[in-house]
Amino acid sequence: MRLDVITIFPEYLDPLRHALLGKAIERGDLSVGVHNLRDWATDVHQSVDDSPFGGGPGMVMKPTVWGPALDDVAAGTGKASQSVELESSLPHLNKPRHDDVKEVERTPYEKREHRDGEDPSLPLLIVPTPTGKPFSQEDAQAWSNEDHIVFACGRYEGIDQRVVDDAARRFRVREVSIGDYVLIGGEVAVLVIAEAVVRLIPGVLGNKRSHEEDSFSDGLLEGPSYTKPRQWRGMEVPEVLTSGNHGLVEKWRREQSLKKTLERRPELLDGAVLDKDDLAFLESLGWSTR
Ligand code: 6GU
Repeated sequence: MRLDVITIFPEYLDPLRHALLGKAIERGDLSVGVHNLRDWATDVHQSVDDSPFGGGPGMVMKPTVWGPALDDVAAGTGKASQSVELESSLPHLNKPRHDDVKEVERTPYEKREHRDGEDPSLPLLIVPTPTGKPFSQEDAQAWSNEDHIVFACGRYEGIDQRVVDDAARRFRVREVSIGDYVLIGGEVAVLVIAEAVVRLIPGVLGNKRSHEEDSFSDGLLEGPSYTKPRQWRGMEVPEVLTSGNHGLVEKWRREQSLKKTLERRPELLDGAVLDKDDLAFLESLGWSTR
């Protein structure tokens, strides 16, 4: 997978070189280009923003800078071919870790996002904005199959809307939000989205089966987990987990997952696939379907 990020704070994207993503870069599963938007500025001050038409506070990012930047990054031409290629921070490819998955079964998520009227061969352009559609695990799964994702980081009060409208000719454009709060710019959102997507590329973090137990993958939150020692600061690991009875362990985990979801995110239960044992358990906790 190829990621390109356009930003006025290239150093903000440095975390993409570390840990899991750095490892994906080393393995050749991922390459990341970071582009400084100011490279496409045309005036002596390299300005990228201007005051909004219609008045009001803040500044709006200029279409005359963003347009050529997106053109170049889409095509890998001009200034886009001279920008920083992230290198892994950790040369640890030759040192396998104890939790590396052997003989990884490289089964990708089948899903690939398709919208009517869109050319599926176009790269994906993700524009992080608090006014976007909420980013979800389902998006992460679909986007883990992409060949090329470009991220456009806006700052200030946003990017001139015509940039996004025009970009739809060369990209499949998605405006997304990572939650109901306001960040200064899209950079941190890009880190969030890139990490969620890249960990689902087959072979980057275990295999597809190891993701199937993630929170949200079955519409529920994951329950608690435990490791050695069996007793710690006067607290015991739940007995069922050391019983060796896999059936009972599975039942317990399912119930813990249902219980946590009911306590913290009851609205998720409406969209989850629940069998009659699940429903009986939830009802025993006082849950009622409306
Ligand atoms: Cl994706 N971008 C910005 N700038 N702020 C946000 C956001 C994204 N999601 C929530 N707040």
